Amino acid sequence: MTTFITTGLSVILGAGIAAAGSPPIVDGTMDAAYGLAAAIQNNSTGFGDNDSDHPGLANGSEINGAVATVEGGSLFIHLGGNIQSNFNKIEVFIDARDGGQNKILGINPDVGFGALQRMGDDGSGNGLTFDADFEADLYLSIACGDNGLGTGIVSYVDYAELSTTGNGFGAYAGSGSTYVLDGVPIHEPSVGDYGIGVAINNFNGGGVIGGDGADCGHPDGVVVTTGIEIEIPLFLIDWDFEGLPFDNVKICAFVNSENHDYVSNQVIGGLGGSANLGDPRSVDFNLTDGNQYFTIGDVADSCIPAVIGACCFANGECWEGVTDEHCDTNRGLWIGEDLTCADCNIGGGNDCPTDVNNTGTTDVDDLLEIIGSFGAICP
Ligand SMILES: [Ca+2]
Ligand SMILES: [Ca+2]
Ligand SMILES: [Ca+2]
Ligand SMILES: [Ca+2]
Repeated sequence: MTTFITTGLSVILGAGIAAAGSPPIVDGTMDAAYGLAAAIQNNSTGFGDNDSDHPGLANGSEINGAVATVEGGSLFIHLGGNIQSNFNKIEVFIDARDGGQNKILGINPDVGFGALQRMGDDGSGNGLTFDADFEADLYLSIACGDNGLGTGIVSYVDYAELSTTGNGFGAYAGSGSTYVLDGVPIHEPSVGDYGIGVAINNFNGGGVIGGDGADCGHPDGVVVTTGIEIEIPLFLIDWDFEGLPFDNVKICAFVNSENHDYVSNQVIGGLGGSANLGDPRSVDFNLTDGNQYFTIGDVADSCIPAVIGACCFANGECWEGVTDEHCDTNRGLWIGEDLTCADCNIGGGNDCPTDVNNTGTTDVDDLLEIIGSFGAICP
């Protein structure tokens, strides 16, 4: 699969970068016109860590960062990362005008096979709820799957207005493709009736790793410049042609399952160390610290990497790259920063099983640890 590395980089360095001052080119690669990242991921992915370097076919999903700009009558959004080519969804919500839906209502247009019905209020008062100062006005859903030709993917886009009282307009908004032709990756943006363009570059194999802990991406501090790029004509949001200023545009994006019924832990802004969120009707971003959205013009704070090390279990199992807290929650013994499973010295294969706290000697602290946990049921 290394065939595509050189060609992938040529896209990053060449055609993908428009000169500063000109609108972004919708090809999946971040352009200079966006400026600095407005949000960066701080959570590992529970929807698979992509290890394919194909520009279209991907076996995992993550959103490593996000940035957006308004240029020449369109809103452009770049989401760094990748979306699995199994029709899992990138859900994008935009708050760019007064009013809208802080909680997704039960009376919205049926797009993407019941997307908003599955996420919205089912009549019991539930429904996906954004942070308090976010009232979504427009919804976009993006998915891709194998094109059946062995060369890449085909993508599908749906959109809907989220007017304050529901029952806005919504429709299928077109299809695009990403494939390899004669060894060269081609990223064709979607074409449809409403002028929305979405291009996907699934090349990324870096960014966050798999899991449900805090994670700043690997290598640390490297912005993922390939991913999902979106152009939305402003008139689709300014649906009464009022000449809205678009001077306060907020965007929430996350990865959801194929049927819009299981929200991942890939939300931007991040969740800071969380498992997948599950049923979208029960998701409430007010319950998570920080903003689960970003605003155009934001410059993201640096992600502070979590201190990770090896987590050893009495039964001989071991996990690497986890935090002390995550290890403790799972009843393991966290043995220190940057240590590996080779440093575990408890449980199966242990040459000193009575040294339960792994200090190298059996002493009263081992006894106290056992007494303190007496009666606890082990996993
Ligand atoms: Ca671009
Ligand atoms: Ca709004
Ligand atoms: Ca990754
Ligand atoms: Ca929040």
